[in-house]
Amino acid sequence: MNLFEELKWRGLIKDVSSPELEKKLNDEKITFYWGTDPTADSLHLGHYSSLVTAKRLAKAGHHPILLVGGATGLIGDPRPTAEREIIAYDTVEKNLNGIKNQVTKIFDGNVEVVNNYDWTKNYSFIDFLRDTGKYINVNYMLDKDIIRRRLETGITYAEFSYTLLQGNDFVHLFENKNCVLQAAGSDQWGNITTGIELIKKKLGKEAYGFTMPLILDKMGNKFGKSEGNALWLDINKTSSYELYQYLINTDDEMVIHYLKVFTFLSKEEIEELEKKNKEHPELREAQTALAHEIIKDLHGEEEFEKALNMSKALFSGDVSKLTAKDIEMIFKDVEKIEINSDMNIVDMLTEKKICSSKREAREFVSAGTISINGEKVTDLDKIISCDMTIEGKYLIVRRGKKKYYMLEWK
Ligand code: 485
Repeated sequence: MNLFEELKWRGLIKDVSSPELEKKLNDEKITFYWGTDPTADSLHLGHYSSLVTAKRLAKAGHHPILLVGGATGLIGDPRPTAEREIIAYDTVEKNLNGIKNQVTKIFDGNVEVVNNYDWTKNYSFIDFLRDTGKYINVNYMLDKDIIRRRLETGITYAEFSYTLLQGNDFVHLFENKNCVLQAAGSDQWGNITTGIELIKKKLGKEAYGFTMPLILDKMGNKFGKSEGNALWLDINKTSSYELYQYLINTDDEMVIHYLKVFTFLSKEEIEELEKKNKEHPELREAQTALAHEIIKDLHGEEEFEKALNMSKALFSGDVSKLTAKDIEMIFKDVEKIEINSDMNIVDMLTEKKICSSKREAREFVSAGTISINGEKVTDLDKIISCDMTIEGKYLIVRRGKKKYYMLEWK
C-alpha cells in the first residue's frame, strides 16, 4: 500500500481539494501543516486523530508544521451552534505554551511549531482588508457550511472574519515555508478552501488540502468524551488509568475503526485483532491493543502497565498493593465517605450506608462478600481502625464483585 491508499484504508480521507494530491503524497516530499487554537492548555483525545495522521505523513517523509493559533485563538473559530466566549490574551499565551510542549514531546521534537500571532500581530487593518479581504467575496463566505448555519442565530463580524485569518496563514506558510498542504478534521474544510482560494487568487499558485472524517462513537457522539468531559492528552489532567478505562470499554463495532485511526499497527496486525475479536469478543484483545498503543505512544509503556495493574487490582479486589495516589486516581469520581473513629464492621457498614440495615450487614459479612483493602472480613466483631488504612488515609470497601466504596480517615 502506498501512503494515500493507506490513508484511505484507515478511513482518514473525507474531502480532497484535488485528485493531484494523491500523487503529491505518494511521489514527492512536501511540507504540510495543521493548526489548532489554544482554547485550553492541553489537547484532548479528539485532537489526537489529527496528530496521529500528521505523524503518519511525517513518517512517510513529509515535513510537518504545527500551527498554534496565538492570533486565531483570540478571535475564535465559529462553531455551528453559538458564538464563543472571548479568551484573555494571557490565557491564550499560557495555553499555547502548554500545547506547544505537548506536541513537541509527542513528535519527539521532529515537528516545526509556528504561531500565527507572529505574522498577524502587525498586520494593519487597512492592509488586511486590501491584501486579503479584497480577494474574497462575501457571497463565497456565506456559502460556507458553518457560516450558513450561523446566519439564523447570528454571528459577529469577528467570527465571520475568522476564515480569512486562517486563509492568510496558509498564504503565509505557502510563501515562507513552501507549505503546500493543509490537513484537518472535516469541520475545517471551509477554512482550508479559503486558504487555497487566496493562494490561487493572490499568488496564482495551487495549494492542496484534505480533511479527515469526524471520529464518532457508536451513539454518534464525538469520540474522546467521557460523561461529557474531554479526555486530555496531559497526564496531569487525565490519568493513564482513566484513558485505559475509556478505551477498554470501546464497543466491538468501533474498535477496529479506532485501531486504524489511532495506532500505527499494520493492516495485518489489525486484521488479526479483528479476527480475534470476532471469535472471542469477551477477551477484548482489540480493545486492549487500542489502549496499549495509545497510552504507550502518549505516555510510555510503563504508564500502560500501571493502568493495567490498577484495573486488575480492582477486578480481582486485591487493592492492597495500590498506593494512596493510585487510589485517589481510580476513585476520583467516587464520593469519599468520611470515617474518624474506630468502629465495629457491622455498625460501619450500616452507618456509612454500604448496607441498608444491620441485618443486611451481618448477612453480607457472614457470607464473605465484604472485603476491606482486598481482605475478606467475615468476623462480625471486627473493629475497623485507622491502622488498617492505606497510608493512614484510605479504606476501600468492596461489596460483592463490583461495588466499591472509598472511606477516608479524617
Ligand atoms: O491556520 C490555522 C489557524 C487555526 C487553526 C487551523 C489553521 C485552528 C482551527 N481553526 C480549529 O479550530 N481547529 C480545532 C481546534 O483547534 O480545536 C480542531 C478541529 C479538528 C482538527 C483539530 O483542530 O476542529 O477538525 O483539525 C486538529
